[in-house]
Amino acid sequence: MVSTLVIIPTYNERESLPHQVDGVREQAAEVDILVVDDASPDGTGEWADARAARDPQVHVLHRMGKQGLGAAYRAGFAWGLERGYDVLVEMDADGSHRAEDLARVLDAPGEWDLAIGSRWVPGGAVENWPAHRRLLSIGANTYVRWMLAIPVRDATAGFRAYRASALRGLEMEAVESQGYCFQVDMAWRVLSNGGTVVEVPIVFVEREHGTSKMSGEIIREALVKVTAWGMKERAAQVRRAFSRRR
Ligand SMILES: Nc1nc2c(ncn2[C@@H]2O[C@H](COP(=O)(O)OP(=O)(O)OP(=O)(O)O)[C@@H](O)[C@H]2O)c(=O)[nH]1
Ligand SMILES: [Mg+2]
Repeated sequence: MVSTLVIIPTYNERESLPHQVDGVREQAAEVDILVVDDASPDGTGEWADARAARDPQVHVLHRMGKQGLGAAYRAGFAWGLERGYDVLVEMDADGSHRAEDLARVLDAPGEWDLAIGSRWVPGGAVENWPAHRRLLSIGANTYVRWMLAIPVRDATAGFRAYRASALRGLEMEAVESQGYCFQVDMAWRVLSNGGTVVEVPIVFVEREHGTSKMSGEIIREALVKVTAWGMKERAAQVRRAFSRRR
């Protein structure tokens, strides 16, 4: 049987995390959960420890302080790969990623290395997002698709499953990106490595509790890096075209 680890990064999610953990345990009893907490001042880590003490399928990785989403996932992936899980899932704590969609992501059709729970494929949706958030996400994804020339509709999505073999093939230490950029970076690396990415529709629900960690800095990072990667890629294409001609 395939062993699956759902990694939930947390920073001040004391209100939301219990629902998320319960939801995953109810909807997918066979999967294990790893909470990666960055020393949340609101007691999220302590709650996770107490939960882990009474549920052998829940684990906690404590980190020294807030180091960003990318760093939390890199540590979570390393933890899961060391323990031999076959599939590693990324999932937010804030209720945006519904536990009832987990099975759909894990059962994504075909042979995949990365299955993305996508808001922007037919059947996908976003609940409770104002027009400007929709526009930002659709705009960012259109830019990424065009700039990096990748066939992914929702490359910034953070609800996704990786085949362990695909993660092992990547140089995880080289991934420096944090917020949305981390998601784009990882999808691009899987594709560049010859991996297969599929998207399945999910319903994304805006958080009801706690506060968003999204910031102007996270958007700026994604914009600057995606632009730089795209330009580098184009330059390489031009060089290849010229060297073929000679
Ligand atoms: N461990 C850790 N988790 C983080 C960090 N930043 C964000 N997270 C978690 O990552 C998940 C996504 O963060 P959110 O604040 O919901 O960001 P978002 O989903 O892009 O923004 P919203 O749509 O406004 O919710 C949540 O579970 C956060 O608690 C971090 O620096 N460290
Ligand atoms: Mg969120």
